[in-house]
Amino acid sequence: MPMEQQFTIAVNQLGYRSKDAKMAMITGESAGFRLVDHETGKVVWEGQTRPAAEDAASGITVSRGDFSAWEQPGTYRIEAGDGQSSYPFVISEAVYEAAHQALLKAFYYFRCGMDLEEKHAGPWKHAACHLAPALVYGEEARTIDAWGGWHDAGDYGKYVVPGAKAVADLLLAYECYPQAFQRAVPVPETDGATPDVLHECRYELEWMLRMQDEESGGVFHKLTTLRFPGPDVMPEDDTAELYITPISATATGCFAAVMAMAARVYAPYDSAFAASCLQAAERAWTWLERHPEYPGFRNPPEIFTGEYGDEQDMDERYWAAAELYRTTGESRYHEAFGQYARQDSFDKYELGWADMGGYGTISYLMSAREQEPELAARLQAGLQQRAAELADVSLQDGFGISLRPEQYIWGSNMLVMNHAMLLLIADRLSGSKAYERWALEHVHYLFGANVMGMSYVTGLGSRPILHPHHRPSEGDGVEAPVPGLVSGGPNYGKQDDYAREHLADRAPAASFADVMESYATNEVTIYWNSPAVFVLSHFV
Ligand code: G3I
Ligand code: 9MR
Ligand code: ZN
Repeated sequence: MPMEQQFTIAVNQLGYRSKDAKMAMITGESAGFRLVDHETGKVVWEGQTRPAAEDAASGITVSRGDFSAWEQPGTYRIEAGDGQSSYPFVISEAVYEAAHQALLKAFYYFRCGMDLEEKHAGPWKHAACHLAPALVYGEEARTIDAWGGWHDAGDYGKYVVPGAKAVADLLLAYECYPQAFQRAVPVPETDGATPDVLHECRYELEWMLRMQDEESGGVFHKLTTLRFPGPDVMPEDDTAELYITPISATATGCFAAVMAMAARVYAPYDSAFAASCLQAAERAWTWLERHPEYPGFRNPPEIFTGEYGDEQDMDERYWAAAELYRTTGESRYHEAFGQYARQDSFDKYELGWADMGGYGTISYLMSAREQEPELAARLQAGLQQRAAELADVSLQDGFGISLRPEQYIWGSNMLVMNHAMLLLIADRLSGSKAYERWALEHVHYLFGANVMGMSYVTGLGSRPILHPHHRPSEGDGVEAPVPGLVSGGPNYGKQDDYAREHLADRAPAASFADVMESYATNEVTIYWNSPAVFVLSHFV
């Protein structure tokens, strides 16, 4: 059993909606379990656990207790054996609203280039940062004033590719679940007319527009200092020279895609902004056409910040073609999409920062434009098959999620939420509810039903992570970390010194430490938050 494990019965610490399936994950062999009213201490319901099973990913034996039958609102805990207990949790009609809001609010805290005022940021306020124009790496004296946007993560780099994934998830969430965004998460731009999630995304989109090369339409890969600043440096104190690195095909491809999406989503609210997004997308597409083959991005020799290297740019081009077709209806984009779709050298169902093909597939299948019937049928079948595979793995898994042991890699919580997103989208596109239940198991995992017994989101749940690798949380003098941040999660790769030293013999899903030093397990990023916003949008 992992040493840091602080529970013996894991539950979603946020709780369960009355009518949903509810499962307690009990460590070890266990016969019966009890549902206890947390206020009165009375046992309100008893059940038998399912036969205990060895869980390959977490390295423990898990007995599961199904208490779905109990629907009555209240605050409860689960008990088993003698002395085993879960954290208290609620059963209620509405459970995930505050978490949904906090996960979205996190993007405001990631903002670069403006004062985060107390009015919006509370104790996590700080002064404006990174306002100096950036030098274009490798050129004599050219600078670009690309202020704004979101910091990527616990570091202050700004990278186009992961930024595009984050915006895509949020815009998709808004397109699929507009009603989930009716409650305001006030941001400085709140005007009562435009949904706040669109204000938030626009802050990033406008930064991305500044990252497009005026001359060629290509998009610069990233904007960072040469090295990461110290682990507790506040953003406004990170004053080293900023550099913009060369254009990449991956950045240009996903830029074209996300700008085409924005052109569609913002059109009803601000047609001038929408038009400028479309024009930027078209210019990026022209660059892609002029550079059918382009070497993958590598950090220049003096730059040691995040690389987001990726040799395969066909998935980004495929996604760009899909969004441009969906937004404009022009047949040239449809043809290009079809051509990429016939290549089998890239994955068409992934939603990661490296493999973005899933966004292209989803866009094509959700589009109201005319489709090539055979192609649409093939993509739909592929998507449904992927969802079926994920549900299958979830069914076998001790904690009910779809990660195989070898998938607990750096940022495994992104895979957890990406898989849940794919399950929900598969349901949506087939008009069924076959996978919703499995998607919800992934939410339960994120908020505590995991072998660590921790909520992987700051500020949410009874035992949330407290020490994320996040420079502002370390440097701001406030005891609590910035709230609403999704940690990367277990990573069996042991890719930092802390993990190598302390987690060496841990099972994959237990390869996690809630310490600032472990950036390979406990950093936070915009693109680990964004799929979680999508998924919770379904359940609010
Ligand atoms: O794809 C392979 C997979 O095939 C293989 O089985 C597995 C085994 O380790 O590795 C997979 O690759 C991993 C890759 O992420 C997958 O996305 C690499 O090992 C792993 O090193 C790589 O980690 C990335 C990390 O940067 C290091 O480059 C993370 O995805 C990425 O999220 C992270 O991003 C950093 C930025 O560079 C800087 N800002 C913070 C951010 C989060 O830590
Ligand atoms: O703090 C950095 C974190 O934000 C990055 O995601 C991570 C991976 O590139 O690197 C961290 O910086 C570490 C560096 O790579 C190696 N020396 C220790 C740094 C942590 O303070
Ligand atoms: Zn900044």
